[in-house]
Amino acid sequence: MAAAPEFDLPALPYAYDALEPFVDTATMHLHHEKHHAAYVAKMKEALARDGLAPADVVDVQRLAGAGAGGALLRNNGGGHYNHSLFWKWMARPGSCLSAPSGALKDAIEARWGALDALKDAFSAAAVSRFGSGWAWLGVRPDGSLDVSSTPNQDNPLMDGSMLPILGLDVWEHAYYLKYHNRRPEYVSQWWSVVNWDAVVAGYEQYASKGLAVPVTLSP
Ligand code: MN3
Repeated sequence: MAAAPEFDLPALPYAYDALEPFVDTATMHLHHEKHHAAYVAKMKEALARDGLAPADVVDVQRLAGAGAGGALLRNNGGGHYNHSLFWKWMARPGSCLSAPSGALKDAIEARWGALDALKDAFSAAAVSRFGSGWAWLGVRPDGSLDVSSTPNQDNPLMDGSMLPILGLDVWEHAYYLKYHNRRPEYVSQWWSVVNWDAVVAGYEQYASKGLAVPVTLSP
């Protein structure tokens, strides 16, 4: 491994207060500087401990999905991948598309009828995830869109079920300072900071290419 920058903690693509009032500044500091940084450190610990040399962070997910590195790699390699994308999937309100466009818009309407119906399905997955985990919008191997959720720091790359193009962290550390136990309110407010430019770019990278397409951390 692992001189590649993507194995390190990435800088946020915006200021810590950019997502106010929907995601608060104190949460962003703790989430990025403490939680994400810890996933990075422990991922590296797992790779070194077991002599693993993944080509990239996506390869880490494949290794973890196959059981390599045990729980230490699954939890922390997953945590690093998930958060690296999570920061990119959000943006300062008003700085990007406020709704999907182009081929993604068409695909959402073909699958769910309307954007609001997708939001309802995704939000239901986020709210009903028991304990800690993530909700996902992704591209299935056959090119179709779907919504799912995973526990802990798992993600849909680990079992090859989907290429994620949008994910929401529903761990309490992502919302408890501001929203306390009101996860549904956090999920509802979070739609205001979704970076649809990034989601569209991810879809256009993956659509109709299935899991054979090389997956990178960008866009
Ligand atoms: Mn988190």
